[in-house]
Amino acid sequence: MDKYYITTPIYYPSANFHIGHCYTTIVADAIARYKRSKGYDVYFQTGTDEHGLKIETKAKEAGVSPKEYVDEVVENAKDLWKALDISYDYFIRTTGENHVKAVQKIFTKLYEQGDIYKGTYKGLYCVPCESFWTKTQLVDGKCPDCGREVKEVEEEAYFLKLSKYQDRLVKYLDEHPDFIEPESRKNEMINNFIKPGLEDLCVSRTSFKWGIPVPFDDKHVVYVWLDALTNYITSLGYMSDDDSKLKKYWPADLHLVGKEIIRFHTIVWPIILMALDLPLPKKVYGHGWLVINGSKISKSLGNYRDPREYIEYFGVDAVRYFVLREVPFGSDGNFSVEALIDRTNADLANTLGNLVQRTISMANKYFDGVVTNKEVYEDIDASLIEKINNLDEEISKDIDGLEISNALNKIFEVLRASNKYIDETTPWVLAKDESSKDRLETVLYNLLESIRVCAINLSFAIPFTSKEILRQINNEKQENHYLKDNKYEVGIPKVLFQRIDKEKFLKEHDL
Ligand code: ME8
Repeated sequence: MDKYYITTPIYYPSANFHIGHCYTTIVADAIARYKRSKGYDVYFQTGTDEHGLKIETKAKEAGVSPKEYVDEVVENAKDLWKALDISYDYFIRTTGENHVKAVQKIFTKLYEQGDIYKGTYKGLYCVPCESFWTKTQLVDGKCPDCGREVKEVEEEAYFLKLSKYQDRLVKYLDEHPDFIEPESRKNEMINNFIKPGLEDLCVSRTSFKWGIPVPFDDKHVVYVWLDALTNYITSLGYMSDDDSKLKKYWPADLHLVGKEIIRFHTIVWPIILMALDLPLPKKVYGHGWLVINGSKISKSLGNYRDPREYIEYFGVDAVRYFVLREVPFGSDGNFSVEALIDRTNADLANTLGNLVQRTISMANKYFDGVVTNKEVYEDIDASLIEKINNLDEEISKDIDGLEISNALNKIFEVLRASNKYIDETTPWVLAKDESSKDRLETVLYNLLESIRVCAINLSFAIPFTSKEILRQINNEKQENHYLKDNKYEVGIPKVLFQRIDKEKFLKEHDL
């Protein structure tokens, strides 16, 4: 069985997660579900990146220990993933004992083989903020966070020799044109960061405590990005007694990340792996951001709501469908409750919900719910059946290219075609004429087959609804194409998505 290892970034539990974190996680979940449905042995990992100055500061402000602080956020995050039907196989926490031990061994190994060395860090330091800055990061020569004076400091620190691996990295990127996607981000990495020359990276800190101690020099803690990036292998048992999962799943097939952290994943991470003599992940995809009125939704801007509020009002699958369908993957996209309502109404309530409701109601009304194929075909049937039969292959191409929005659109094209098919075959007219009874049953049979196949194909994106549709049409056939000899005994239709009155909703809710 082929394996498929897919990861999300491990998010900072510095505050509760927002719809931006949900975005990456839902996309990863959809791909993981899709691959599982195609028979892959999938390992889908998410988690939290729990060390660093920011979390130490947040915990201090809250009057609790850093561990207590992150424990609470992590619990909240796991609850959110449950509410969003996220089917992760493993949740890694960087405060976990196995991870901490493995990071210490990695640091020591890199030091012993000369890829990490001790040097002097020269930089600009803001004392109250305990933060280092480069000249270009300063605002009017002052700390960009608090606006106070910064001072030049020198302190001893450990460095990772990025420069040593520069040529190997360039060669690798040349030989693996699909490693970084989308294409535009690859060019940005090569031209703006790699070609001008890589500087060695400072990988330890002495200015705060909340991190993994450098094992042979415990004044220092390991830089949070070195700690974080290695999560993708420590979770599989790298540097532990049992590395069977590493053997099975590494290299990762896809690291899904937001565009702002693609640099770490396509420069620092590959170099760490080269230094450890491990194969590189097959692909790093840097997607765009969800924005609100042009600004990135972010923890530091605080411009967001708890995603559970959207789930509560619109349902988990409306939220999942919206983020998967609305934004072409790779680009930025606007998130708004208005757009969420429009999408839910147009696609889920009108197109999908209506089709299921109308078809099941007619099956009940004209045939007491029992429908078989009477094979009284007419020309109009052929194009619908062809569309149903092409779906599997077309979607598979889209998903392999991470064009999830396109894949969903193709399913909805079949659903729209099915609604049109009802309007064109006019079952209510056929029902008036006893001699058209077999034709009427064939029409309803075709519709039920279309609904069944679409529901199967939708299961990666909106698993709850997909299951609910299959329950309502009461059919367990898994074949992902039109069957000639299926048999239906449908249940009672239940509204899948309530149409939302947008104006009224917005007036009544402060969302
Ligand atoms: O960067 N739109 O954690 P983080 C889309 N711990 N995606 C968004 C988003 C938005 N508005 N906001 C956040 C970190 N994301 C590190 C990662 S990995 C080894 C370490 C998503 O909590 C997106 O995937 O800041 C982004 O890359 C990630 O959350 C950043 O999460």
